[in-house]
Amino acid sequence: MSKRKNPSDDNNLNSDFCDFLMELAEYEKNVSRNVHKYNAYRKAASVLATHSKRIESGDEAKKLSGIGDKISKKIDEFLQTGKLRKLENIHQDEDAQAINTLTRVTGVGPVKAAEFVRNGIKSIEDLRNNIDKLTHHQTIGVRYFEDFEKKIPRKEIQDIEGKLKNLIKNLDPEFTVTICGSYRRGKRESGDIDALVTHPSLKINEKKKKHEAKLMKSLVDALKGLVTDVISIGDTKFMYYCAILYFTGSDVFNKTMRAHALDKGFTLNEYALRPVGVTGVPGEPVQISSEEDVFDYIDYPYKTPEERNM
Ligand code: DTP
Repeated sequence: MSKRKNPSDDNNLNSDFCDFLMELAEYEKNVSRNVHKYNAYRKAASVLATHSKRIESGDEAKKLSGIGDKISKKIDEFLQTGKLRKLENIHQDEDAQAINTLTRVTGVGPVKAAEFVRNGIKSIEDLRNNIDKLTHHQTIGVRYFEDFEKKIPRKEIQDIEGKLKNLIKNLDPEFTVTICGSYRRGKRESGDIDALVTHPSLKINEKKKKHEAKLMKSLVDALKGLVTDVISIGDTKFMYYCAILYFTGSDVFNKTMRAHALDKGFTLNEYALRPVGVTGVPGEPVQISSEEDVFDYIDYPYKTPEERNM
């Protein structure tokens, strides 16, 4: 999953507001480690990004869902002065800037970044000079730092999708490959490529760890030539439709849908949709045979992947 999030697109009439909200979101996630504020800023940015009109005042913005008093005041301040005091202060804070920079490296989370900064490691160059202090994952992160920051054009993903499908079908025609994430939502470029690979012999609740590990290994072997480094090999097993729904996103869409599921008495994650009993304990997973099923169960209007860009 890619690290940099950007809801701005060509049709966004409120992109300047979105930019400062996203910067505030990053600050809350990386420096303050306040996930609620992070989510609130991202939600507001996402709502503004898809609003079909240029917002002209904080009061006008406040009518949109997800925009409260504080964000509406920031919009007014930005409209009146062209900047935000809060962001100006953050820009002056060298440690905050350093933490933000380090968290751009895959494998470096906010806690680790703060620890690096405390120990005087404050830039990508500092990380490169301290390779012995990095995990395997972080080493790959700094090695390809500039590459990972680039967006991948849709055409390039289509080429890789073709190659991936060929390689995998040759290994075993029963594998299915679906590229999810922003690509499935129809975006022209993506931060990364989220490939969901499934095989019918990996069934729900089957205790076939060894079989799974072997299949996974053969898959990674088959990808030699396409793959330059392996960060880690997990053994997560999940139900296909909940997984494809989750990995298609967007993350804001997922969060809204999950909150709706909870309202309707279900818990939804990348593995399953489960009813929540009166005791609050989730029950057995609901049988799902399409993405639409998930929407149906929780009484949520169906959205095509392209309509999930919020
Ligand atoms: P990008 O173009 O930046 O890669 P993306 O494909 O939507 O955009 P990711 O690759 O980071 O985003 O993640 C793939 C999907 O996984 C995402 O669309 C939704 C899901 N996801 C990731 N993080 C979260 C989260 N924190 N909450 C809910 N869903 C998430």
